[in-house]
Amino acid sequence: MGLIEELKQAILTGDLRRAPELTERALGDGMSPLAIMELACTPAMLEVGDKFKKGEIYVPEMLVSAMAVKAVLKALEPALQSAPALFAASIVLGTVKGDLHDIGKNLVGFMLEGAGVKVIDLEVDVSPGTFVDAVRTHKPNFLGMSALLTTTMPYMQETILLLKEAGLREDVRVIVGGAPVTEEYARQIGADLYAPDAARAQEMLRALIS
Ligand code: B1M
Repeated sequence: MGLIEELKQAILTGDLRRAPELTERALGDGMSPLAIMELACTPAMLEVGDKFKKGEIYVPEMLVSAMAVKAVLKALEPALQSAPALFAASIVLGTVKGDLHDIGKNLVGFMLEGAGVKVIDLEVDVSPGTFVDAVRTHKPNFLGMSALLTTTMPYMQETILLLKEAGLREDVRVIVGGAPVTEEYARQIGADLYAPDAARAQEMLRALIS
């Protein structure tokens, strides 16, 4: 079995010891953090989601796989942050209210930090009011919202409306993402940017700032 396939299996089985170990080996072999995410983590988590949908696994199994991906991200962190800082900007980032999924959001945060963006991470279950307060306090260039549930996506729009009410909408560019979010949805709710993945998010912000 190849290294990437082994890593995928470690994630699928929630092996918290093997997952970071294999990640470090892959990095040592010259593989980029993004390739590791795209070839091992994302397919593994898609498979986990599929099995969950079919009733083949339950929340505890989904959770250990998520913990294994977090261990991979932790092992990738030094490599992601050693990328040259290309510009200075800041983003307030979080997963919306009612939503506890944070792997994608963390990945976006790491990728942006690696590109020299200061990330103010509000973590998960962030209410529209908390996002708006953070924009008022930190005056970031960007506000980034992540949602993984169709039931929590509407909080992105609520946050944008609240930003308008607070007179802060023109001060910040809003970027949204997460598995159920689409470009069209982003446009409908009045977001400025939509990124399908962390690499695109990094690319878009870099292009805008430079
Ligand atoms: Co949940 N879950 N989950 N889950 N979970 C999904 C999302 C689901 C699709 C699974 C399924 O049914 N197939 C489904 C949602 C269905 C729907 O809404 N239509 C689901 C469900 C139902 C639930 C619960 C309700 C289950 C229950 O309790 N009965 C529950 C809800 C809890 C809550 O949030 N309130 C729940 C719980 C959990 C766990 C806690 C067990 C765990 C999360 C642990 C954690 O994150 N710390 C979990 C997991 C792991 C998943 C799946 C399997 C994987 C998500 C993931 O981490 N993907 C997921 C299935 C799936 O997505 N296929 C599923 C890997 C990650 C790298 O990708 O987050 O998409 P992603 O991020 C991508 C892009 O989307 C993008 O960049 C990243 C890649 O580069 N991106 C952005 C993300 N945010 C961005 C922001 C940006 C830009 C790009 O700009 C700011």
